[in-house]
Amino acid sequence: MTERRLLTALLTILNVAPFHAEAAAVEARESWKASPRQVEALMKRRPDTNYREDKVPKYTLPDPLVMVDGTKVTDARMWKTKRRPEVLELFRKQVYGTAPVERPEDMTFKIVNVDSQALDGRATLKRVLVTITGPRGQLSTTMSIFLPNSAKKPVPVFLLLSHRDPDSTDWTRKIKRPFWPVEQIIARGYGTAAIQVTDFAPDRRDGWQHGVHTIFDKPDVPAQAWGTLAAWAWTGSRAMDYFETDDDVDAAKVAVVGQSRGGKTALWAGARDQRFAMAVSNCSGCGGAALSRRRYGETVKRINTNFPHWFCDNFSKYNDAEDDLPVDQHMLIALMAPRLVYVVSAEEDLWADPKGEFLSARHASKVYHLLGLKGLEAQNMPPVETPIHAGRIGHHIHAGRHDLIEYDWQRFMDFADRHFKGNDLIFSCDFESDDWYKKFGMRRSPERVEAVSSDPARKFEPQEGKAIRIKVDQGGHYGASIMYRFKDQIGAEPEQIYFRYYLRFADDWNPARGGKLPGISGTYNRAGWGGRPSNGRNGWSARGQFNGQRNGKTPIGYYCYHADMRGRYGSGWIWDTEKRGHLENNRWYCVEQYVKMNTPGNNDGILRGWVDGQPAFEKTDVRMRDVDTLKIEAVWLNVYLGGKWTAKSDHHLYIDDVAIARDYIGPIQ
Ligand code: GTR
Repeated sequence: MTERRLLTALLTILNVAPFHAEAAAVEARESWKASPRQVEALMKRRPDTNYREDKVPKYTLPDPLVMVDGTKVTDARMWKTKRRPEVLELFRKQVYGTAPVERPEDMTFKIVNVDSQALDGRATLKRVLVTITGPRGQLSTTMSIFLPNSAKKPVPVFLLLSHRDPDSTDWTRKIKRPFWPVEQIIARGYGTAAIQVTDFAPDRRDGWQHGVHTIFDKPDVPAQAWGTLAAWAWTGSRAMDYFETDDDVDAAKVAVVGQSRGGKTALWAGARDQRFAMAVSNCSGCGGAALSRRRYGETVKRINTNFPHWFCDNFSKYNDAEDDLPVDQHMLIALMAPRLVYVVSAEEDLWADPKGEFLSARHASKVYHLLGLKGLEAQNMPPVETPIHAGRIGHHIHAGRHDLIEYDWQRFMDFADRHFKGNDLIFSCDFESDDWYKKFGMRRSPERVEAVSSDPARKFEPQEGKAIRIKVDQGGHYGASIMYRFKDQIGAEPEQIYFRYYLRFADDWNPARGGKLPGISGTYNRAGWGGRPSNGRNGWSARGQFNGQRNGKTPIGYYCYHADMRGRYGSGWIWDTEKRGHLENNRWYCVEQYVKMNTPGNNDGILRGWVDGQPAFEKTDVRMRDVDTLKIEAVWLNVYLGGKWTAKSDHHLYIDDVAIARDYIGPIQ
């Protein structure tokens, strides 16, 4: 057991979810504040720049969930299909500029050097020559990739977009800088790559007359043509093109990292290219993570004056006119949703506005919430060196100045451990092994349940390998009742849990009325099922249910025994968001549930549901219990036709890829 697992197990036993423990730790100590002495000194040195919190003007941020025409964004689908593209286009046109091409047609990757014994045998080094050819010329750069020899391939990779001198990313490792601590990254089982973005676009005021600009741009540069940061972000996407061809790299788990101007770039790279699973903004400040409207430290006017080549020309329209921007930088972070983002500030880096960076991450969280996920949940800024990692937006403030240091890298890897390596997974079962039932603590394979890899008579097609087939006999009710009991398996019962399974109704599935599906429970064999009503002290359950079949579709939902129920039977709550809860036969669906127990006596228990990663249900006022001895006892893979009615014919369904976790799981990528 690793230290972190041990801690998590301990916290579970104490019934403190790690998220709450973390939040409590963050709120308990005093929030970070700019040192008054530093503020005074800076105000003297740069009287034209504001470093005082009380001089931050009043501002109203644009709402990431309101379209330009005023329409409210009410669900995940609308975010993805309407608002996200709109926000992306606003950033293209008004801030970073539009790249004239995406993946160039003429691009080659040549592995010029492989050293399988790099770092004293601990890593494999690959040097990849990336060459692009456009209508007006050719450019190339050589990317360095280190992959841990001990890790299972493919491995997740941290891609550093480096704008610093080549010594900062020395692939011979004679020069070692904290900016790219390859040895430490390899030691933790991650791969890492560095690409010199200035090879494709030099960091110069006349930069648009060089590099990729000369190759692809038309000579008359429009106001929304790409600036240097956009050209760098585009370079990152070319590295991603390569990763997709390398079997040793897990291209679905690539984090794009940058420091300062590189951090602005990493955020834009992640926003525009959804292949990046995570974007890391280290001290990115103005034009990166910091809110422009706060006009604290570096401002839009200042950055456009000092670095006119970084953004598109339109951005200078907002010099001293930040309130006219149709976006602010929280919306840049929101473009990462539901993927991972990490925002780092430095204690002394007031030029980059640490508070503005924190607020940006917080306001971006609204979009994560719409998707049923946590973003950055802390209310107040944390103290220095107090990372926040529970949600999908990570954050910390490092001690000292504006830089990318080893402390930062270690925290990125902590965050990736937590979110890349299985979402704090407690249990998973893909039913591939013949004794899968032992994983659930059963001695024999249950009746009517069979692991199958083919079943053509019922039009079965596997997800991958085997699944279990559950049968309900003609004239019967009963399909399966497989329990994963937390106390038996991990020694403690949680207060909240995510449960995912894949469900496929077979060709013969045509229930006349309702019945039960897998779900989450705490019946303690006393109450909360089968006409044994809950009274808040005896038991509860939130099983899945189906509700007959109409036009070939089976509505699914929750069937819940709770303390506010009336009569002997539970409440049926059908999932209905945009009909996502209506399932067809002969198709796999990813069904996910989340239960959070209420505080005893209060109506604040939560039930959520997703189908294929889309939020399909939410109820936040459930009272499952009045006593804290009732908890989440089990995940209950229950299949039952009825109630009272019995099956008119044989019915089958399939279940696969069950997972139980402390964090949101999501469909298999
Ligand atoms: C500064 C610039 C910042 C920041 C930094 C850097 O001069 O004002 O926006 O990006 O450079 O890249 O280190």
